[in-house]
Amino acid sequence: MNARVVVAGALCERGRLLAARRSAPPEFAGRWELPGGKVEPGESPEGALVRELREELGVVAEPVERIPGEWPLGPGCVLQVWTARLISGQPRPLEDHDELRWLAVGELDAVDWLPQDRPAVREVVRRLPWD
Ligand code: 9L3
Ligand code: MG
Repeated sequence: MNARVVVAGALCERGRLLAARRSAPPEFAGRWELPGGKVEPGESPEGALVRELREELGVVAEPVERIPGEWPLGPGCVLQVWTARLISGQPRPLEDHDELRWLAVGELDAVDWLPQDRPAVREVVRRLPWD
């Protein structure tokens, strides 16, 4: 059986990475993540990412590149991450988040990431232009 895939987007602008603080469910509330969500049946991972970023942040964004690797999220679930480019709109916390922050590379350890997002963010940092 294939694992259920959760996709997340690494939006980077002017040397800063967008982090989102979850407001739900209660066990994740207050922890930070790369925004995204579950791939629905019949959807491509990239299509799911575009949909999730539109629903959660109110933006149109385009997947750019898959970050190599995937991170287990619990039984039968894995996290995959894409770098993504903002096409239009300013991200706002519309759904499942109560705060957004654009973090410079030196600030990435300042927020309490969900555990599975930490290794993913490390990979993102290795691959993005930070200046
Ligand atoms: N999750 C972990 N890191 C992330 C994302 C977007 C999601 N960057 C986990 C939290 C939930 C599950 O994946 O257990 C599904 O995410 P969502 O659909 O609730 O966003
Ligand atoms: Mg989500």
